[in-house]
Amino acid sequence: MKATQEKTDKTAFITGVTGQDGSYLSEFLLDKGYKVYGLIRRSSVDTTERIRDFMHHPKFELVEGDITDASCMNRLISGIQPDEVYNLAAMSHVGVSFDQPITTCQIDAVGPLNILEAIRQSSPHSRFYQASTSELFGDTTEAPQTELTTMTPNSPYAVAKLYAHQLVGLYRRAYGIFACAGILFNHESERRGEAFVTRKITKYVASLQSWMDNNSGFPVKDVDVLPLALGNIEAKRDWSHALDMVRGMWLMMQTDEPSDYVLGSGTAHTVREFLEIAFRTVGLDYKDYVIIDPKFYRPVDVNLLHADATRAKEVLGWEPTIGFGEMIDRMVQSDYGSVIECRA
Ligand code: NAP
Ligand code: G4F
Repeated sequence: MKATQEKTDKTAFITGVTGQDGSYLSEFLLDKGYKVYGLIRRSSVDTTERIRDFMHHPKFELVEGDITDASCMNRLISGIQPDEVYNLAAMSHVGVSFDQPITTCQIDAVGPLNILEAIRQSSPHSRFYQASTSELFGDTTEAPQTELTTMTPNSPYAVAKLYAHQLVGLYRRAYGIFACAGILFNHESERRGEAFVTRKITKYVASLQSWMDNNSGFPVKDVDVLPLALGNIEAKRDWSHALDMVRGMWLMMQTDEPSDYVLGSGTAHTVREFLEIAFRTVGLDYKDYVIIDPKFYRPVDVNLLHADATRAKEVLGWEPTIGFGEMIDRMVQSDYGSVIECRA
């Protein structure tokens, strides 16, 4: 499918708009001429950091609500009558889901159900995108993973996401709703949340560069800087840049028939490899700074995620454009200047 350059007058409703993907998708759709309604949760602190550059765009409107509140979803979707609904809202941290399984279930499983019910009852013409995840594959021994690979979720997060993923197919079959799920492998960016392993590493590396900019020589762990404490660095992930992924989400919503697609780079790297490359960008060796802290281990982890995105390439014409090394460079460079207290 070819992306059209013409401006559209369509309307989109995006949940999770203050998150990494929601912010990029909003910009992508605004650029295409969409009117974008972005759902924001009430918060006692400002959560608009990622959307500041465009939140006053004439075609962007923030609406307050929470996807766990069915009546709120029904009121909003019924009132907006969006052409496209993108459900990106989630409790998205796999490790945290072991400590907060019920909250995770309410947001990641019941949340999408509330939205699908609102569409079914009040706006059945709306197309629906669900942010499914490669975590669904979990403990599978099959690799690389396609849309047909067995799903053996290995965390409360992934179990909740599997429920939502199955709902997408059900609402398609039972009610004829245009619903699709993007089974997205890990994607990162300059806007990635700081509790995910990639951003944790790039922020630390950037802080070492700041130290070197202000001092002579190299920082010494436990003397000049605190160590970087990580958990399982042997896990393999298939990392892409979030900008490529939001383009894929949109392409899925422009097809004639709704379906589910794997999106990923097709290359898997360990966290250790990510560390090696990130530290190399500032001329340092990660082994001099990293310690392993059992606190960051999960009760069970997912060892290998490796995408086979052939179907997305064939049907959608989707391919990633930003490679692993470029993504790491962009993240480290963007984190330069951010100050983290690393003096021991
Ligand atoms: P993210 O940065 O953690 O953003 C999550 C968003 O969800 C935030 O805007 C958050 O709002 C919002 N949210 C959480 N609970 C909510 C609720 N009850 N009601 C309304 N909004 C709520 O996540 P992301 O990396 O952009 O990921 C987007 C989606 O893709 C998520 O569903 C994630 O599970 C899925 N996914 C991500 C990846 C990845 O590698 N990034 C891969 C596969 C799938 P606050 O700002 O208020 O917290
Ligand atoms: O960066 P992570 O927390 O990402 P994870 O668990 O793969 O989940 C991300 O990708 C999923 C798609 O596959 C999304 F669905 C999900 O929402 C999220 O965006 O951890 C990556 C790996 C894991 O094996 C983890 O155990 O890094 C390991 N790790 C090692 N030390 C760490 C740390 N992870 C975190 N967050 N923090 C650490 O200190």
